[in-house]
Amino acid sequence: MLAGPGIWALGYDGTNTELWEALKNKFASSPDPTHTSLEDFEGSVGGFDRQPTFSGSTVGISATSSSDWSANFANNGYGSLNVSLTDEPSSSSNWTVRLLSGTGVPANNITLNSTGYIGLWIKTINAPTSAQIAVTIDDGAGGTELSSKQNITNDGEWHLYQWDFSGSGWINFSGGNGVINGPTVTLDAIMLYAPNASPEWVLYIDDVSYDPAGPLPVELTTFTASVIGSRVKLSWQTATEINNYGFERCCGEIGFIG
Ligand SMILES: [Ca+2]
Ligand SMILES: [Ca+2]
Ligand SMILES: [Ca+2]
Repeated sequence: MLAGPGIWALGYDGTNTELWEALKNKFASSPDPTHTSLEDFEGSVGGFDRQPTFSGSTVGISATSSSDWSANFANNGYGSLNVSLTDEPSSSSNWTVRLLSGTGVPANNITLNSTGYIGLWIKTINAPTSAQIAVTIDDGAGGTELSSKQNITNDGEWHLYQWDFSGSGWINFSGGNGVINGPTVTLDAIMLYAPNASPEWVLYIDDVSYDPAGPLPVELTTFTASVIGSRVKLSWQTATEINNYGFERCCGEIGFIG
């Protein structure tokens, strides 16, 4: 039920974007029109154009750590952000990685209401023990607020991590008051945490999103390709959680000459 090998099993390499867009529009239309995509990593890193060591708040990782666009995996579409973190041997600090959005400048980022949910999807298979994620929000009322930290699920599937602007657990990061009190706010950064001397951590980030109306939809998707003679069959299935009442399922199939 969770993400399958996807169209990338066909060796999709970021070319033929018209074909891909047509397929995506047909098979992966959003079930939630109120949801705003902040970054979908379709073809570029978008606003996440700084390396993980760029921020002065980043500690514990080596300069060889990297953050680059990747077509290897995607929660949606064909691209994601590939982050690779390695320990800095000369530092005994636990890892705190501030992956800046818009270079950390509020005006570079999409303006959001101060209520709603912000979230993102992560896929990883080698998260260090105790690895965690949070976000920082530039508050229009002044200062930057840090969300609660969530533990990383380390099973190689895509998982949604999201935070309620009105929820508990926000604390002051810099000059803030521990409350998202607006009137409008912007995403400052994705924060990643791991213990000192952790082994290399490779993760993929996709669909950084905001929804003013409530929790982001949890979509379980498969999109698989199989070769039958000279034809390629694409099969898909989604299950979208609807307000905790259950899942709405749908599916489809298309075949064409390979
Ligand atoms: Ca994507
Ligand atoms: Ca170290
Ligand atoms: Ca505040």
